[in-house]
Amino acid sequence: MHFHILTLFPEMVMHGLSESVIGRALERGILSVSAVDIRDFTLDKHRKTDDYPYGGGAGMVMQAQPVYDAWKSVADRIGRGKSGARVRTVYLTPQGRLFSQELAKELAKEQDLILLCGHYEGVDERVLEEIVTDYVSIGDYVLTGGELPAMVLTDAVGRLVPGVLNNQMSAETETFHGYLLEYPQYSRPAEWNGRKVPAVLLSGDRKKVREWRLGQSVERTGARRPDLYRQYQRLEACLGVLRREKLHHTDMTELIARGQAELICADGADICLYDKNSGAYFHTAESVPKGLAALAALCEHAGGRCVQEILLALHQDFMAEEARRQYEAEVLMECRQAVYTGNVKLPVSGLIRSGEGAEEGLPAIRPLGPEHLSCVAEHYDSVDREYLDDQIRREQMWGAFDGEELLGVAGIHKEGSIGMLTVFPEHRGKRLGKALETFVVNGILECGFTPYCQIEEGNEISMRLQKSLGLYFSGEKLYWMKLRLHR
Ligand code: 6GU
Repeated sequence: MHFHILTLFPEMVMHGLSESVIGRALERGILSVSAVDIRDFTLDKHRKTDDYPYGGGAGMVMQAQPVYDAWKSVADRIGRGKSGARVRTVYLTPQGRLFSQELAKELAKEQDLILLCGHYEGVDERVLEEIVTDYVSIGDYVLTGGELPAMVLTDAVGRLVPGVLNNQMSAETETFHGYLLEYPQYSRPAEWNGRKVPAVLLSGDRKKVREWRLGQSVERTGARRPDLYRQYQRLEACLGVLRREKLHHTDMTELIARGQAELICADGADICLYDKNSGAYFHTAESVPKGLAALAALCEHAGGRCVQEILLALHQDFMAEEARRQYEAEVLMECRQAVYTGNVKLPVSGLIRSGEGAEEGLPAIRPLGPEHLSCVAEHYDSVDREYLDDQIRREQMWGAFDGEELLGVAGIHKEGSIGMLTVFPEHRGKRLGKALETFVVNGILECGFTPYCQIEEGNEISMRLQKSLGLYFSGEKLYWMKLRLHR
């Protein structure tokens, strides 16, 4: 990913980002940062970039021309207009939208990002209208310029780019539920200044350690961030309700466990969640009136996000029927959830090549790269190319290989279910599907989550595969629906 930072203080930015994790990613070529000196683009003989504000008032205003020309030099170079879309251009300003982990995740998908650092009392409004796609602030306080905010944003976005951190999972799941603060950490010595490390951490009992850490996270969040704590408690209450029908609600409980869930509404056993990752809504209903109230609430939420088409997973037949009747919603897929309820990994011997040597004929399984996109896209008609590209770049797709030849693929959908399992026609009947799913199931278990998938009604081959791997099917159906907002 490439960051282009338009600034009057290029050295400040380059120095600030050349160390530690981001510095290493720059050296390894995973990220690049170029600071573009706006002053190089002034046409003024004194290299002046600011002037007095029209209408009077204190301070100086950065002029439009040098800012625009600096921006244009970058935009032309990275080939704006090739795709027709505007290059994402962020203006760092206290008047912007508050920067968040969510926005960091969204920006991390871009190939190029232009960051404009303001100074003095502001930048001429006309150039902002011309080039800026996002106005972003890093908090409710005033700094002297946009350089520190640009560095903050570059750090937060950069660390989410695959390969920048050693362990990609830790980039996305370091806060439990997405609403709890981290637990306290200790290192050697076991006693310092008369203070001992909590005994449980020295016990070697992993389960006890996990429980203790969770307890600490909960306590700490309650004490330091009551706002987050309330959200956490509400989601915990939902988990309690959803677990009464565990298999049927695994999609929803996993959204919460993986920290992707935003609670839209909860009223007894009627719960609606929004998945911050996929943008889809998940709803389980107790009765028609409550269910309809939840549908209205989610439509309002979607309206606020300015989307016209809503993707929705409904968990009851009667709600699928109501959504069809009252909202003209269309059923995309009728399926059943299959869940791996154990916590021991599936055996891989005889299925997957694990090292060198004596495993003749077994596939090696590894993450797909951008070079596989075209080949993979050819084999799907139900998933679009952009989605596949996204999932490959997030390292959520794997391939079974014989040397360099790709034989089949599997992945994890944005909301968390295992899917997109395909073995290419000429390689079927060699247990590659089983090998691929086994690999993905084990990877999800390693992250401490529950593997599950959604099998379309009538797909007997997949049903048999799930049963042979030991997954359990929910007795009730789930309906993926598309609903259009036109009010
Ligand atoms: Cl983005 N810029 C400035 N100048 N001050 C800020 C800020 C940005 N975010 C918080 N304070």
